[in-house]
Amino acid sequence: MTREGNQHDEISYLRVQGRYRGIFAWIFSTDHKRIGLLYLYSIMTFFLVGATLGLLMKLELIAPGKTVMEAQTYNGFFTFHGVIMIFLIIIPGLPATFGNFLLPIMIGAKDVAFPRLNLLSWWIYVFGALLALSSQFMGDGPPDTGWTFYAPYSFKTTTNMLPAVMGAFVLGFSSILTGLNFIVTIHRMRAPGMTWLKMPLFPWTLYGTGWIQLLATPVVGITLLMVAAERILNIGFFDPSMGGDPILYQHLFWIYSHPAVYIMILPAMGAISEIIPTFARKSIFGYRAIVLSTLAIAFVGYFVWGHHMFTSGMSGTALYTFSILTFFVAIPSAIKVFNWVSTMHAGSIHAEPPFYWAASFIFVFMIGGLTGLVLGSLATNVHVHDTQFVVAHFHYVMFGGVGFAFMAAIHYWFPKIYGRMYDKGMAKTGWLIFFIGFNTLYLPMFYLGIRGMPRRYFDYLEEFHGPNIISTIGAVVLIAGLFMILSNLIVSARKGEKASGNPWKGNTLEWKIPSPPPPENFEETPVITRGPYDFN
Ligand code: HEM
Ligand SMILES: [Cu+2]
Repeated sequence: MTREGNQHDEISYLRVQGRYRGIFAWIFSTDHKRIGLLYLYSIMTFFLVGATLGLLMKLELIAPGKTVMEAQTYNGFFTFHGVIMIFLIIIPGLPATFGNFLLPIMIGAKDVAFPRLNLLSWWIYVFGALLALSSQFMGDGPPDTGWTFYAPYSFKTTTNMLPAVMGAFVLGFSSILTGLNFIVTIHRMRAPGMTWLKMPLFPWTLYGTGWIQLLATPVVGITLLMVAAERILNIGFFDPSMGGDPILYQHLFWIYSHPAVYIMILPAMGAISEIIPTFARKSIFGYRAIVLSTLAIAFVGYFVWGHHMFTSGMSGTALYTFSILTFFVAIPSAIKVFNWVSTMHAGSIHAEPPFYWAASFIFVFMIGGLTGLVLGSLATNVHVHDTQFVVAHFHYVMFGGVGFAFMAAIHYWFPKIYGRMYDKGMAKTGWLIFFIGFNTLYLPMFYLGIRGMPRRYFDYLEEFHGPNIISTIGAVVLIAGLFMILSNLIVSARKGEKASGNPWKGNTLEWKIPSPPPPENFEETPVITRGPYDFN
């Protein structure tokens, strides 16, 4: 039994030095479970801001011409929507929330390797977020470059770029520290007997992600600093009239931002690999193949960034090379999809809310992945680049892929985190409304892109009117579903029915301890003798 006795209510989370109370017992806590929840609540708050901007943009696009906002406002909205969703939501995403809460428990440890550094990573996150947020309220108006901050416009525009660029720069450090912490934790703190090939798949994806956070993030860091230097000192890195090259900016930006999509999707895939065996009551199909696919995605993902620049005037050799490599990186992703489907095959499926999200993840991720191949093919890319087709594609992979996996994860680990269960009927209805809204919102955007509707314009030709009305209705339905899902979870966190330690009959270590987990996670360090998904 732990020193603090066995009371498992809210207070038992506090592995505080007994000198903090209230909010301070949170923001000064070095407990990995608390830090995971600090990230969860911060990310959900910023997500609501980002989603509101998304909905307002769709309301503007319900009809050609000015509807609810001016063109410059729309430019500011898509820029900040993208900055929030990428740097504040989806990059920290699953690693900072569920990774922090569950990684130590899933490998049989008391905490991450560097608990104070972990807390510092959240503080840096908050500081970076406030810096980015301040760009909306100072100087000559919100940044209007898009989240990609492309040169030369990013150092020519008079809008308030510097706090946004520096905010993204600072946030990079929070990501690097999280990756570093997880890599050392996995190398040094696995329980006795947990060899690498007995480690669950979610920690494996955090491991692959950690190396991308560590190696790729510094590249975007220096690139953002160069934009800031361009604005302040006018050095000419990206200015052709001063011997610079704006295409160099695109290469540097995407050398990070494409591997960054694997910081987003790998942990999502890890959560899905945890959930499907539990609800199919069957060992995961091809555990080793999934581990190898994770590492292959993390590695090959470094060499495909040029597929964002097929229309930038690069050489034929570069075009073919990046196109072929893009097809390569699709293979390990496909292997994972095959293995998830094979795990479900002949399983005894328990259709609980986490499984609904996991199964629909496969559906929307497939659409996102396959349209990624359309973008990876040179001929079709030239036609749909910078159109609504691209916007639909990345919403399917990022919002569909990572977003659905996030929902699957929160519905799966909610009873473990709070020791309470949510209303399952309401959860399923919320999922259905969200699922219908999501596809009604983004499917028409593929058609609009193929028909030539560009991205990042608040106006459009009359011929695009019909599909835009359908898409905007979808956005409203999606948001309604979102509120149903969130209100169910928020109310249940305090008032939900008490949950047992293992309501889903899961097999990994987090389901072997009480809910919520006690401060030290384990009374004694567990000794591992079998693989993580041995249901047989
Ligand atoms: C909540 C529902 C959401 C709605 C209604 C929505 C809608 C939109 C719209 C209308 C645009 C601008 C299209 C244009 O180019 O004119 C956009 C851009 C974008 N969205 Fe979303 N979105 C949502 C959620 C998300 C999520 C969850 C993510 C990622 C995690 C995301 C990432 C982005 C990015 C990166 C851009 C590009 C911004 C730019 O052009 O710089 N969105 N979204
Ligand atoms: Cu890419």
